Amino acid sequence: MAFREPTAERAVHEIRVDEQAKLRYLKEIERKVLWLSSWMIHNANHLRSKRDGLKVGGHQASCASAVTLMTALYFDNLRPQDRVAVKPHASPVFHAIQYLFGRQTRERLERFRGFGGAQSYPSRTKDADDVDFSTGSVGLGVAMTLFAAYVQDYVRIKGWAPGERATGRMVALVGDAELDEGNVYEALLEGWKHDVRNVWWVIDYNRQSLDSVVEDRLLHRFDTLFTSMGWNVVTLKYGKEQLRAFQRPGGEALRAWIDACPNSLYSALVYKGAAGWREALGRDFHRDKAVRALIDGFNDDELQRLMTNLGGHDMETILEAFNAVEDDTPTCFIAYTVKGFGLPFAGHKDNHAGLMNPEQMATYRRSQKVLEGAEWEPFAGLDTPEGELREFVSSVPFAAPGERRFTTPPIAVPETLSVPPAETASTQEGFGRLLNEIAKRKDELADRIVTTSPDVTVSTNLGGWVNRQGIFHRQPRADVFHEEHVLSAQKWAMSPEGQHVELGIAENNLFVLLAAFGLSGSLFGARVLPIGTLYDPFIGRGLDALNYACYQDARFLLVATPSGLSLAPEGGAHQSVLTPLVGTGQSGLTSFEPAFVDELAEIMRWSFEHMQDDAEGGSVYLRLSTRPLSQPERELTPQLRQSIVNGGYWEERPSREAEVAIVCTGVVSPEARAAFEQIREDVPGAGLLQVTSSDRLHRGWREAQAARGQADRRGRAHVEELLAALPTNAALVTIVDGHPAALSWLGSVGGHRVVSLGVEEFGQSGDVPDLYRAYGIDTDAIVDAVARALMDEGV
Ligand SMILES: Cc1ncc(C[n+]2csc(CCOP(=O)(O)OP(=O)(O)O)c2C)c(N)n1
Ligand SMILES: [Mg+2]
Repeated sequence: MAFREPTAERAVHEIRVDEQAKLRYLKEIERKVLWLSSWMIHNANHLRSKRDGLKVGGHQASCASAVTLMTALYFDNLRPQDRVAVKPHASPVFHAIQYLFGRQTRERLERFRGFGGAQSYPSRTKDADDVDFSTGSVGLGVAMTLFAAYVQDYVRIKGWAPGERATGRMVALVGDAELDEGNVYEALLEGWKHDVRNVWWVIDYNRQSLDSVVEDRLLHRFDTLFTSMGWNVVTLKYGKEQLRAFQRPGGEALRAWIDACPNSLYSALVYKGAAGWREALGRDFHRDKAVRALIDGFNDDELQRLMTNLGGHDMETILEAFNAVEDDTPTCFIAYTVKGFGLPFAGHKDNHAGLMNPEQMATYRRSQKVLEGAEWEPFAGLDTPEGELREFVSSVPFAAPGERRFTTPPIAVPETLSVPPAETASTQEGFGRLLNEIAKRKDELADRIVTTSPDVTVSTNLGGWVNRQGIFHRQPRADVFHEEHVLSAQKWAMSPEGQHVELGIAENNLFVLLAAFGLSGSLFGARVLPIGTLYDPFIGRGLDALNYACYQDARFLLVATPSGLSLAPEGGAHQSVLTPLVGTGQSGLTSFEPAFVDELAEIMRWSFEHMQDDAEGGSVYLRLSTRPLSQPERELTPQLRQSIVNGGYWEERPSREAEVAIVCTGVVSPEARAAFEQIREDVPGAGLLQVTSSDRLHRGWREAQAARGQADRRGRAHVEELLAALPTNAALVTIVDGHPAALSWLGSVGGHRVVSLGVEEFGQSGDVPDLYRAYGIDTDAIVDAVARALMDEGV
């Protein structure tokens, strides 16, 4: 089944279904979505052949609690321009819904959690049925909707969004335990500061997490929290049946009992069913005839239905709540639900990963009037004729034809970028100056760059850019210091024209915002080129969010500075050791660590192209430094430019008889150069290799190896070409201000033995000479390493 082609007939076809009929259809669809999601998981676990002894898994209970809410969203409330982050464990619900819309194939559902099948957690890149936002790491999808709403505003205010497209609503279907993740509150605060609109968080308040039942009193905290951040809070606690029962004699007492019932007891009673309710209510109301009469008036099924008729499972209640929203104020719906609603393990605290066994599934199948063999039939066993349901499904707003993912033309990148040469400069300074040069161009590239930083704008050298381009805010705000004539190098006025987004100190927010900006072309039809700056060590703080951004194939430039021991006096807490390995290991991210500004210029130019290469490109991470280095006087030849972006070049080419080469990356280049000068007399013909990107060298090497295994038997990687200049018995001495493993792999390329220098421990305060000496990356250490390498010859 492919995506449905838009037809003129469908475009004009808009049946007005009266409310009662709509409710009936929605309840039927709800039933079917629950069935399909349960069956999908059952099929994957019980009916597919297994080869590896691993359980397949899937979350029938998590799905069940979200089914009513998601049915209401997709089959009534959502419009094509809206975007949704579905809580990770409701992935089967999402796929079942898309299947009913004809946007998902049966084959992929049959292969749920299998290779090439529907993904275990909704994936924007791996799923074929139009996932808006990936989810998986709880909390991040929630924040993503908020930042996506912000980006939508940004491009609309700039006038870049395609004209005919209405403003969308960014909706998260949130598991209640996701609200334990701190990043949710970091986002909430930032959203308040930036006056974010058009976000809905629909909380599937089943009061269960993975391990157990959650704290009762949390609800009031949530309510207060959201309200204080300017959100509307709508609590959907009781369903209509409960409300009707509350009207009857004894009803108010029953309501009070429900309100007072601890979450864990309520869950346990849901699991026990009618007998459990009767026992508990009988105990608590043995003197209250009215309540007893009320309860006794329900048979067992009715009683269980009544007690589980919570707001989040009552279609009418949900539709009313959703459709009552008329403005764009961020809104949080706290929808009471039952984990496992409608299934045998409903309410059990251990049901998170619980699966129905084959007998339970068979009973459930019969209750749904689904015949054996018809399990995948989209409308089997329902009471409404299939044609009527199909017509309804194709008439709902979300089914309207039209593009949901945009392609946008690339923004032109100049052939070269450069800044006037300086005698000494740090790469961080170079970055600031290069951005200024771009700003001066006043072209599309300058317009479409948006910078952002978590409270380290000035200290990461974005100051010049911000002075020129201004800070973005939907409402103009004056720079008070400027107005009061207090001298400051930094202009801090805000306006809709601004091109910098100032964030509070929260690296998670930086990465989720970069994820949203980096998908702006595809989500909102307006390409932007986001650049985020932060201190290199704090990549670790937001690493999961960075991974999240890359997983969705968002495109951005990450500029991390200062890095390594070289930020010297700042001390060990701020010195990054691990990040060169992150740069190599993180999928979707290409990392560079240049030493000189001219290298950086070429790398940035390449980065703007790479970020826009929709098929092959990705995001880029620049590991920069504040240490000033004297700059080479040179014109970059086209060949050298190419080598710089390919990952490295010989600063001093070795001779055919060379015994050793010094290999350095980034900021330790002067030490490598000084060591090279010291050894060149005793070790004639030695080489000096400048690595601009260990990541690019490594990737090129792996690709060439793979290609040789296939067609291109003679293709050689850039790193192979470089190292072919050395005889095999020569040694490499590698040096990096970071973990030595970042470069030590180079020995495997041509079989050269390696002595690798780098930092493996936490640093401390000091100046560069002291620190480089203490951690063994100064000139003497390199010279010693060369001596060791030469002595080891033949070992
Ligand atoms: C960052 C992260 N930590 C842990 C997990 C493992 N995990 C998956 S779901 C879950 C709790 C789910 O509870 P809730 O959000 O309430 O969802 P529901 O009850 O609807 O299943 C946990 C801890 C995860 N997916 N992501
Ligand atoms: Mg939960």
